[in-house]
Amino acid sequence: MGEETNLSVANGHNDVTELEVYLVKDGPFVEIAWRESPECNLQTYQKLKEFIMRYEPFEEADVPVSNILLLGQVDAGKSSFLNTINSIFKGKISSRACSGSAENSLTKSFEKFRIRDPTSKKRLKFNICDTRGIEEGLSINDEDIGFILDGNLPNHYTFNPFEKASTKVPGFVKDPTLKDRMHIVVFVIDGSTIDVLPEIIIKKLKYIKALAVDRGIPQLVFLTKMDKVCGFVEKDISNMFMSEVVEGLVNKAADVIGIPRSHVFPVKNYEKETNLHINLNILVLGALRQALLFADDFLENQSEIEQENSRR
Ligand SMILES: Nc1nc2c(ncn2[C@@H]2O[C@H](COP(=O)(O)OP(=O)(O)OP(=O)(O)O)[C@@H](O)[C@H]2O)c(=O)[nH]1
Ligand SMILES: [Mg+2]
Repeated sequence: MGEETNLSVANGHNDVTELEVYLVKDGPFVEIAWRESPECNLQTYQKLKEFIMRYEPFEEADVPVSNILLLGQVDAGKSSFLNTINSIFKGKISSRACSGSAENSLTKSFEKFRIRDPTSKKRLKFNICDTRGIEEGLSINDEDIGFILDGNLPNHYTFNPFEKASTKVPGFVKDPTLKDRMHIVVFVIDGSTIDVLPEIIIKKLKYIKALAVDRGIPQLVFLTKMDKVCGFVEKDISNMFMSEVVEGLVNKAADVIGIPRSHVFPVKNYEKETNLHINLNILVLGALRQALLFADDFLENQSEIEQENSRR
C-alpha cells in the first residue's frame, strides 16, 4: 500500500459500501532488478567519476591514451553521448560535438575528443572517437571503418560516402602502431527504434562486428533514448533496471549484434535538460567505465602478443 491508507484511497471518508484492494503484479516493472546496479547516490557518482579521472591505459601497452570508437546508425546518439560525458566533467551542459537531426548524418568527419578535468586542468587518458552515421544511402563506407580500426585515418578526416579512403588521403597513417588503433568498439543503438531497424543496417552492424572480432577488439552496445521507451524511466532514470521494457530491448540489442547481454548498457543522453542529474551521470559513467576496462583487456592482449613476437 505504500503511503496509501483506507482513507486516502476513499478520498478521505469511510462512506463506501465495499473496498477491494488489488496488487498489480504485471506491468512495466519487475519485482527484482534484472541487473545488479550501483546504488543511485552521490557516493556512487563520485566513485565512478574518480575511477575515470584516475584511469591510465594498461601500463605495459605503453600507449598515452586508450581509443574508444563510437559507431552506429545516423541519429542514434553518438555525438550526444560524447557531449554527455563532456558535460559531466565540465559540470554543466556542453556541446562540443554537433548533435541533432538531419536528413543525413550530422557528423561528417572522424573526430577524436579528449575530455578535460577542469579542476586539475588535465586531459583524461582516453579518446572518444565520433564518426559519421551508418545509413542506407550516404553511409560511412565499410572500408573506411577498417582503416579507422587499424589507426590509418587521421583525426578530422572527412568521410566521403561516394569514395572510400585510400593511402592518398592527406595525413594517412601508413604504419600505425598500437596507440593509433582502436581499443574498443561501442555500437551506439537507438533503443526506441531498434524494433524497426532496417535489415540493411543490421547487416552493416554485423559486418563491422566481424571486422572488430577479426582484430580481437572488444565490443559494447550503448542503448540510447531509454527515456523514450518507458514512461517510468523517463520520470525517474533510476528505474532503468526495474523496467521490463528496457530489459526486453537490451535482450534484443544483444541478439542483433550477437554479444552477451551484460555487454549492453541502456543509457540516456543529455538532450532536453539544462542541468545535470546524478542518476543519469551514474548510468553513463558506468557504461564508459566498462568501455575503459575492455580497452585495457585489449591492450593487455596486444602487449602480450608483442612480447611473444619480440622473444622469437
Ligand atoms: N530523448 C532522447 N534523445 C536523444 C538521446 N540521445 C540523443 N538524442 C537526440 O537524438 C538526436 C540525434 O543525436 P546525435 O547525437 O546527433 O546522433 P548521432 O548518432 O551523432 O547522429 P549522426 O551524427 O547524424 O550520425 C538529437 O536530437 C539528440 O538530442 C537520448 O538518450 N534521449
Ligand atoms: Mg553525430
